[in-house]
Amino acid sequence: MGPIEQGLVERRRAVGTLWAVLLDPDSLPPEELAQTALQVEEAGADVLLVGGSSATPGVFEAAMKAIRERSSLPVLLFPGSYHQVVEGAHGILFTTLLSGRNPQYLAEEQVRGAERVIRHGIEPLPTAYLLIESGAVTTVQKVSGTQPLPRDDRDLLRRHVLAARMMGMRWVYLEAGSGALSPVPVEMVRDAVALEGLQVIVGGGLRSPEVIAERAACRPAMIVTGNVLEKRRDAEFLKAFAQAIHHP
Ligand code: 1GP
Repeated sequence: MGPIEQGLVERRRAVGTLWAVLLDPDSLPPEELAQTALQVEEAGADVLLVGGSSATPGVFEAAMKAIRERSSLPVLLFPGSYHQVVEGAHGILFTTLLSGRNPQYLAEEQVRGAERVIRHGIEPLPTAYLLIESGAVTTVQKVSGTQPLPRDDRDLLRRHVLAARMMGMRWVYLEAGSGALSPVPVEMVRDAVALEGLQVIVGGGLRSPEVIAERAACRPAMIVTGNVLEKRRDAEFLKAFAQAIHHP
């Protein structure tokens, strides 16, 4: 485990659950992303994720530069493809889309991106990425061409988490998809945390402090919010998110 991951694990011990804010370089210009990074840092966010679906050259580089200039939070890449592995990130959620059966996202993107990770001095955090059905077809489903795990099949989720652990992953991301109608069920968060041995990340469709607090009460390692803060990020709203995650 490298120093960035170690730092996150220690911070997690201190705050219970980390609040990660996903910044999407496809949604906002670099200056606005940097401003958002500052605002969420002031409100109590613990880590920034940078990710999206675009592969336009230069977009991720500019976003990363602006964010790093303004924020002192750890910044992890959460890439949709190997093109998004850019210089400047502290770490990367080095994911494999384990819920899917598409070789491109199980292994091909990883093979293409691995040398870039080393070249840019980015610390990889081995992460199993599990899509969970969320009421409608999500972008990540469309882009990856994979089916999510059914939201009522807790046993299947359990088997995926166990396999991830045995494959040597240290993190598992339970993902409903950005803008999901229904977030990951509370029972699934509880089951994944109870299996132990993996740091559990939960994200997708978390738009209110109440919905977040229910999941934070299961004490996953990290809760990710994205979309909602592109529309609203006044200090009071942001503080309510920090409170829901750190003190559910
Ligand atoms: C997507 O889980 C993240 O990968 C964030 O989702 O944009 O719905 O918060 P939202």
